[in-house]
Amino acid sequence: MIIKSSEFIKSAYHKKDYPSHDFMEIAMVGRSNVGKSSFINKMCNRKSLARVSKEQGKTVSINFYEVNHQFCLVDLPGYGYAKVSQAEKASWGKMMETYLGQRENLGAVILLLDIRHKPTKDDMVMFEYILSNGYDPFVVLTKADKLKKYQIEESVARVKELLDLKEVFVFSSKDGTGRDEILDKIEGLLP
Ligand SMILES: Nc1nc2c(ncn2[C@@H]2O[C@H](COP(=O)(O)OP(=O)(O)OP(=O)(O)O)[C@@H](O)[C@H]2O)c(=O)[nH]1
Ligand SMILES: [Mg+2]
Repeated sequence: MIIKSSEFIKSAYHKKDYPSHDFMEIAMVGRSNVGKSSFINKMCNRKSLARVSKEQGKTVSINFYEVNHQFCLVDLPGYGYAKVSQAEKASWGKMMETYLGQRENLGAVILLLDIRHKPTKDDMVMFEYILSNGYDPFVVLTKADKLKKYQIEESVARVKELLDLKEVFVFSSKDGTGRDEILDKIEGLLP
């Protein structure tokens, strides 16, 4: 699949603010700082379509990006960020639950994991939560540019075993590793 166009549609905190369209949505979930926004930028070949930051907790709302006038990539705020209050955690939980649990347009979920680290308890909980909502998440290991080839292979094997998966994608938003493969995967999911 070739990405010909991509545009930001809107940000939303509440269900009433989700865009009304018929596009299938594909959502990015993962820890804060794992590279969800960077993933969207690289997939769309855009430098700053989605906002990226070294600081955790950059994305705080649900952001919708229309791609090729055909489908929508959805950037979600990350979890596992220590410096947030209980109240913020609760509102994050509610926002995620409403989107992942109630959004009719949601057709697929991508779970992003940092290739350098063992999946955390939060990652496992999120994986199970996505499954329990009836989605079969596909896993993308980000920041592959930071590891050597043999380390990448070790990480892939570890994640496959831990999450009982046949397939995981290796990705780098820095050098584009995995982009074409993931685009093919996405294309196969579209109606
Ligand atoms: N080397 C390298 N750095 C990356 C990669 N992906 C993201 N980063 C860096 O990681 C940091 C976080 O990236 P973001 O895309 O903002 O992460 P996020 O998951 O959207 O974070 P939140 O919005 O806080 O949930 C930034 O400094 C990025 O430049 C990658 O593939 N390779
Ligand atoms: Mg982000």
